[in-house]
Amino acid sequence: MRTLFTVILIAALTACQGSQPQQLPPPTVSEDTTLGPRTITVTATDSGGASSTTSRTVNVVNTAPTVAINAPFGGQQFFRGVNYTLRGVSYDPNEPNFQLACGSMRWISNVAGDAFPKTGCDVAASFASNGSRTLTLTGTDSHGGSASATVSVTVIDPPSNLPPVVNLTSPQNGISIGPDTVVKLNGTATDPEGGAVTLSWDVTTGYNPSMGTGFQTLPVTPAPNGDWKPSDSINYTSCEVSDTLRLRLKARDPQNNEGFDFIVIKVTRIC
Ligand SMILES: [Ca+2]
Ligand SMILES: [Ca+2]
Repeated sequence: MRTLFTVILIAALTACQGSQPQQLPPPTVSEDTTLGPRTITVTATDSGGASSTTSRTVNVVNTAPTVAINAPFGGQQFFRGVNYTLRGVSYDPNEPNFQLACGSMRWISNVAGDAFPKTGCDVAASFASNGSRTLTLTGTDSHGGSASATVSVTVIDPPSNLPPVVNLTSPQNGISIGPDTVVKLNGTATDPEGGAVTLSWDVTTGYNPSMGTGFQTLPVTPAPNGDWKPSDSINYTSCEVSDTLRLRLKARDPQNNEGFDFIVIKVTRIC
């Protein structure tokens, strides 16, 4: 909104200058976060005391946020009693960093016995009863505008020997990077039966977060210090790139039961 006011004031000042342009100091604009109409008036006074005034009326409106669920994907199966991470993202042009505060992201379940609501961009959740349920993420901006996204998941009986519980901790879900941007891959995995875990990573291109499907799944081999960049795994043949990736950390226990956690990131390059 600061940008909006600045543009309008400069336009008004320009209009006042008439046929004899003069250098005016930039207007002092204080940030006003309230909504609604207001009239902005600029008055120019010359050295002889003659003055001229012009006004514009503007209406400051709020843009509603958008929210999306990056994990789980639609139809994902959860084992009863096991911890999983739900991950949401938002976009709002009026908010700092163009996103909602994670404290304004609220998750609920349509199953009354589930341990909800939960607040956060990434939240841990486990489910105590079998069956399908719809999870809803609602994000609310600082003016009360809101948006929701939903995903349906199914909770099933856990196997007698559980897969490792995986927690991908870096990079942050939802980030936007270039194909050659180096990020740190990090995460943990613990087998509930105490077995040794074997970790591996992969990346899926053209990923659709609501379907859980993508174009191609490729191996990821981070450097010993965890460094990795998308172009290490993906051969982008054109200069322009606009891709959505699922980056997944998998862990196998000694019985070959596999658990996983994943994030979704955007890869963009404008040429
Ligand atoms: Ca907004
Ligand atoms: Ca196990």
